[in-house]
Amino acid sequence: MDTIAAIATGYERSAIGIVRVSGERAIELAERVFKTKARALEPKKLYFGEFLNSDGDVIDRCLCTVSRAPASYTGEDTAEFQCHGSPVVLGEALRTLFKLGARQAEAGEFTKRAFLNGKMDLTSAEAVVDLIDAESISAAKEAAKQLGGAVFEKIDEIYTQIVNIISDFEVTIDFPDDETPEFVLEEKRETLEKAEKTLASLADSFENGGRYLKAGVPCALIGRPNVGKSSLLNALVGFDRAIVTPVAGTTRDTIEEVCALGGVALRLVDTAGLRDTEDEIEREGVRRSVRAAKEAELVIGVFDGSEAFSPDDESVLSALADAKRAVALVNKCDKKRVLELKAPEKVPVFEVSAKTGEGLGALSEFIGAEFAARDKSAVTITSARQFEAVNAARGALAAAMEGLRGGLTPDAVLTELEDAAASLAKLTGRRVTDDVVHDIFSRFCVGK
Ligand SMILES: Nc1nc2c(ncn2[C@@H]2O[C@H](COP(=O)(O)OP(=O)(O)OP(=O)(O)O)[C@@H](O)[C@H]2O)c(=O)[nH]1
Ligand SMILES: [Mg+2]
Repeated sequence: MDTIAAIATGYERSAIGIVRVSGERAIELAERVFKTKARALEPKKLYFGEFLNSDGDVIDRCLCTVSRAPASYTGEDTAEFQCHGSPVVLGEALRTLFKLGARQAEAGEFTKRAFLNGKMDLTSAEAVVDLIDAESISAAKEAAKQLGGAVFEKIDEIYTQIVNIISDFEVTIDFPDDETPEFVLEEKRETLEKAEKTLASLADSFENGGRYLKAGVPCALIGRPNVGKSSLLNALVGFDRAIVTPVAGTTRDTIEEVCALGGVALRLVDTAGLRDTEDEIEREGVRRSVRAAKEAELVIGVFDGSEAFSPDDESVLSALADAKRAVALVNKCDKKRVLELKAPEKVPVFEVSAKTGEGLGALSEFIGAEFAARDKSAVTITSARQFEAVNAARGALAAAMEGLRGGLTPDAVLTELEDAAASLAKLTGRRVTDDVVHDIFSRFCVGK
């Protein structure tokens, strides 16, 4: 492979900046640009020395380490320079390497090479970008698990089982009718059933939380005007995102912001206060609030604890009753409590104050308990791509088992098993098209 180079740490001024090089000439280039007391750069050692540009000028005093194929991230020879984090220095170092024949790495090209060289499967490669993009500690933990091969191991075990069954089955089919050995697939039914169950639980893990791990759980803050929805949004995200005023009807359009609560990423949507109004703009706002509540996985109903229950609070209660999951916040608990609230059963109620932050800790714990993975060792599917592949494999396995019970010819059962194996191979990247690979790695940053 040709030799690629990139700044791995971005173009911001920082304490340390890393330049990576990978490919056939990586170590040779490192030896040419890096002057150190050692006679040669040995793998996995950290050397202190000088980085020289093409005019022979010292542009940095930095550290360098090299790795030899295949014992490196990419599976190729690599060199890494830990420079001072000046964009000027890093840019000059990169230009020096380009002059010597390296070329700029594309987004994700280091990890793509790792995948193509068999250093990691496709689910682990996807986890790299998920880890970098993680907006909550739950998302990071799941990505780290997947990076360590958790999804791959589960899927690949099933893949191998199916492939073995296919080859046994092919032997059986090749026999003439009167000499067919014992029906092998019948014996394997248990294996297939177990595999189907595992795939079903992986698909469930996506439906029950995994799908929101990266994007955040969609949450709508709803309530009548002035109860403090925007103040709560600001308190939860930690900065003045939404306009707050004592005027009822301040928020008109929905406002969305991601925040991490209880280790879970929430996609919080602040909405216009629910009330009957003649104002055309506000009416559209209210329509959008209702829609946000319908689309939310969690509806957060907000009430003003310092005021008596009002007819406008009624529509909030019914939205909570209709929601998939809901919680009621009695806000302004820094003031004297006047409100009497009869929240629907199963809707937990928290007394909070957007002003002082009281009660937000309890809300955070509730969110953590509700949405973070309960079984820490369980594997969660977090991408739609993986979910589709798991479901396709599961469908094909179910059809194959159905076929075994009667119905299908052995050839048809075999086709279903092959389809299941193909879907799993697509998932882990054992058999995958260039388009899918391109699509996955284009989400990466340059230098990773
Ligand atoms: N004392 C006290 N005042 C609060 C609290 N939360 C909000 N407020 C005040 O209540 C008023 C309304 O707050 P907002 O956050 O704009 O209320 P809202 O629900 O977004 O209102 P609309 O956008 O009009 O629907 C402001 O004057 C806030 O300062 C709280 O916890 N305690
Ligand atoms: Mg508001």
